[in-house]
Amino acid sequence: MTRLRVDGVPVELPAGATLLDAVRAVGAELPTLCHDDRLPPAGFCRTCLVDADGRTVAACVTPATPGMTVDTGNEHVRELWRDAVALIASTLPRRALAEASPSELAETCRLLDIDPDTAAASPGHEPDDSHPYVRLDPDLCIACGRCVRMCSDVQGTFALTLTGRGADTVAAPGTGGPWAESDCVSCGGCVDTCPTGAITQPGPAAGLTSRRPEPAPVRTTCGYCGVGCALDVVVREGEVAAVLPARDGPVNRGHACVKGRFAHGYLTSSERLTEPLVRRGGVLTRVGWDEALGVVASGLRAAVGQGAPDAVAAISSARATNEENYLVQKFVRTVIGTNNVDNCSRLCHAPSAAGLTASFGRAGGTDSFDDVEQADCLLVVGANPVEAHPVVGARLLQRALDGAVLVVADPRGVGLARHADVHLPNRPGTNVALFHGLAHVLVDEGLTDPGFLRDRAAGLDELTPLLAEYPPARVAAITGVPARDIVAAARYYGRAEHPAIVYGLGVTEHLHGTDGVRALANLPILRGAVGATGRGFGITPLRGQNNVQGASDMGALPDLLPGYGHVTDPAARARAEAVWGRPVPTTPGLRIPAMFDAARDGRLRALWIIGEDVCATDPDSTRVAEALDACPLVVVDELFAGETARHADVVLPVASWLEKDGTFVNFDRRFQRVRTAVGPPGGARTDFAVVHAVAAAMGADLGCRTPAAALAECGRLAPDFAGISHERLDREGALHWPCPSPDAPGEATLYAGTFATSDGRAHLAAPPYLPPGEEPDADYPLLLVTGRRWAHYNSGSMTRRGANLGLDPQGHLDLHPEDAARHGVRDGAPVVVDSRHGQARLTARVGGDLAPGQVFCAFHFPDEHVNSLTSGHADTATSCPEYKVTAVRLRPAQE
Ligand SMILES: Nc1nc2c(c(=O)[nH]1)N[C@H]1C(S)=C(S)[C@@H](COP(=O)(O)OP(=O)(O)OC[C@H]3O[C@@H](n4cnc5c(=O)[nH]c(N)nc54)[C@H](O)[C@@H]3O)O[C@H]1N2
Ligand SMILES: Nc1nc2c(c(=O)[nH]1)N[C@H]1C(S)=C(S)[C@@H](COP(=O)(O)OP(=O)(O)OC[C@H]3O[C@@H](n4cnc5c(=O)[nH]c(N)nc54)[C@H](O)[C@@H]3O)O[C@H]1N2
Ligand code: SF4
Ligand code: SF4
Ligand code: FES
Ligand SMILES: [Mo]
Repeated sequence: MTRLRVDGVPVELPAGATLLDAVRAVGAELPTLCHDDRLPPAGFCRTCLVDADGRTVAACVTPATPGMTVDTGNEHVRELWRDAVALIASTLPRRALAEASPSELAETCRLLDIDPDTAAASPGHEPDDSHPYVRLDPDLCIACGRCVRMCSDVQGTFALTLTGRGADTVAAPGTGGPWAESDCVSCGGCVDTCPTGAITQPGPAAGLTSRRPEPAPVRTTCGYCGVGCALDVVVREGEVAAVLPARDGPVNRGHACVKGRFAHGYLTSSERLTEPLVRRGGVLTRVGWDEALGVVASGLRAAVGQGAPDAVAAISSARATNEENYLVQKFVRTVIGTNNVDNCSRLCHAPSAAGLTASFGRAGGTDSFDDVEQADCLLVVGANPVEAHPVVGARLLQRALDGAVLVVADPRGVGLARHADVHLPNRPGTNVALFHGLAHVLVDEGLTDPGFLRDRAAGLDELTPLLAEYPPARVAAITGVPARDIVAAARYYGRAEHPAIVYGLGVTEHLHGTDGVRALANLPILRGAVGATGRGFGITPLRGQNNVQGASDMGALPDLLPGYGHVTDPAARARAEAVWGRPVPTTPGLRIPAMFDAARDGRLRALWIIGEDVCATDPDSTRVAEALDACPLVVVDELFAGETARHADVVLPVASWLEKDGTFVNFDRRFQRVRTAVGPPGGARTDFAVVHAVAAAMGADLGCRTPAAALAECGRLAPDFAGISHERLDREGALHWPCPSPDAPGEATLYAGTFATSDGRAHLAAPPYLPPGEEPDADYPLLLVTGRRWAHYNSGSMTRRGANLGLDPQGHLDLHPEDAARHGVRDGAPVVVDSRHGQARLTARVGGDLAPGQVFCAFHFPDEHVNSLTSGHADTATSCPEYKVTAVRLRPAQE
């Protein structure tokens, strides 16, 4: 602790604090034009001057030392501020200090009584209006460097630079041309830090930053990906004016990405559904809510009457809140009387839930991201966080730039792989062999932790002989990764003091996805780098959707109740029955793919799909559409009439994340609040209200009238969430589960002392490597990998309706130059891709850092039919589709 005095007031500060921290600790303010708390101090602008023991110093870069006396109040210091700030302002045109300007500079000048006419320079540069979300007005630039440093030191994109000389130095895209053609990924970091208005968001948000948003914003949690960024929504005249990154956001710490920050144009799209639709004479027709609810209720009753409760199923939404998911599964189990409820975790991280539960006892990641970020070796496997979890990707990149070793296992050389110390581009579908190869080296070179293996693990005796079959040379032959790189990666992981693993769908979306998770989980067990040993940070899946962790936590799963009690476990059922006052069905229900099978063969007679565009995003989509067409009642809760709605009998218009109240659980098990910023359009209702209304139409009362009451009820039957409530989250911000009581802090790092398995040990697994479901052959010679792009989100229903579409207007097929030449395909030309299951039309992009024989595309444009290509192969343990491996062929389209 450092003790010093500021303006006569004693302060105590932690080691490493600066004089700026000291000044702020007493509540005083300084001009700090080149400083942002999110950045390391730079000391460029010389406006933050204070008297320290009689010397004039820049507070932001001067360490606080014991016994110092700091003075900010005297007229001499104020005069220095005025001079420094006025000198900076004098280089700008008059409008920089316009009366209404909300900029930090204009506000500072007002506070210091600097005459607005001080800014009198004549304009000299053209503004850059090329980008939808970022406008550059170089005449207002003071060359403080904050934007450049946000882009490099926080975002890691390095898109900006300072150009020009002397007083004419201004910020500009590093590529020299217009902003829209630069490397910018629209995170908004530069917009949020710019103190003068030189970089702003065009439109009603102009000049708004997270420093002091006006009017007071609504704090919520992002409804796109699972990172769980805390966002501040500024609402003006009933509409969202801006979405700003919350500086005190526990995960994002004042950062965000193009989706959470900017992609809210969908809210006011003219295509938003505002009234219920019911199919009449083959046509979806607008009706009132009472009529639509009547059709749903009578259809559900008929399905139960003709086929018993198991003829009904629901797909709940990982986009929706915990409370909505809780209510959906409660409705399905207690009003219909079946366990046929599932969510898109099935398509995504079901293998993680199954694999991590088998290895360690619980379905989530083992550690908090805050811990992962302390690691000295990052093993990033089958994940592209730079595009799919940008705020996590940015933090991982900064960690690597700060010196942590980075090992990336991904067939493609994109994203973090570009910065890796070792990149392992294994052939898609060969993970199990690769992970056993790494484990082989750990064992072979004595890089395991014998004490941990003896005291806290099980399964070594079965694993050891299996690993003997995976020497680097053999693994190299299977995976295509050079043996020396396998050895190098294993040594890095094996020798690090705090190795961490984060992984994504490149591990799970395979025929043997659960085996992949288990083989990967062997590594931290062998190293003793899991279980709060202080020697590492375990293994964390980068769960995808904003609330896919929560949808599963809430029991929107066919075999698990809220809090992961199994439906076949009498004790778990009894806990739920005591709260619900209704029997819980005893047999596990249908998983999503089995729901479609049952519909096709006539066993499923009603399917309620809440926020999942199954005809666009589930695999082998032609067969999915057949299933929906065969099902007598298909009800869809949606924001937009997408592919699935076209096959629906009833479409119910619902609210999105900015329009409702509740909670989400992010990828590292944090509950955070979601709050209503604006009302839903027209007659749209929340999924929460819709589930209540359907239950009421069937003569049932689900109780828990408010989202807060629903979460409280869930806590009564799920001990892991018993300590979490809206009221507590409103006070504390975020809480990790497990959190068993209102005074428990929430467990960020799991398994101190014991694992949650039946014997308290971490379980090594010994699955053999088995080949993927499809392999390229003479007819279909290319291996298609599907995944994500930064500007769009899944079905694209929200990101295609707004300016993100301009950033990435169509789907591309990335391919190697050799394959382009072999198949007669030119860069930018339309191509037809065929698989054994269907056909897609995309635009060729030669590049993308793939091996010859492999091609890559995303699935964000349903019109292009990418998911008609993907097969029905699915993880043998959990039915997660094999989206990452499809054999395809390619030809140029007729132009
Ligand atoms: N911008 C954007 N962000 C998103 C989404 C989005 O649609 N757009 N969707 C969200 C959702 S739902 C999810 S689940 C997450 C997904 O996030 P990620 O898991 O990061 O996403 P993907 O791009 O599907 O796949 C990750 C990587 O796996 C690699 N891969 C494929 N096969 C293999 C293999 O056999 N072995 C290895 N080691 N790697 C392989 C691919 O090359 C790809 O780079 O993203 C979320 N965030
Ligand atoms: N080829 C290929 N296909 C894939 C994948 C892949 O890697 N490759 N990944 C798979 C993965 S991991 C996932 S998670 C799925 C995602 O697939 P989906 O879940 O289908 O995709 P989303 O676009 O996220 O959302 C589905 C729908 O929910 C609606 N929606 C948004 N918010 C709400 C809400 O609050 N309530 C309701 N009722 N609706 C809402 C949106 O308009 C959208 O139409 O895609 C899978 N499909
Ligand atoms: S928006 Fe983000 S990526 Fe783009 S220039 Fe600004 S800081 Fe860099
Ligand atoms: S990183 Fe994920 S949670 Fe954060 S703003 Fe982007 S989409 Fe939202
Ligand atoms: S804020 Fe301290 S020198 Fe600029
Ligand atoms: Mo996902």
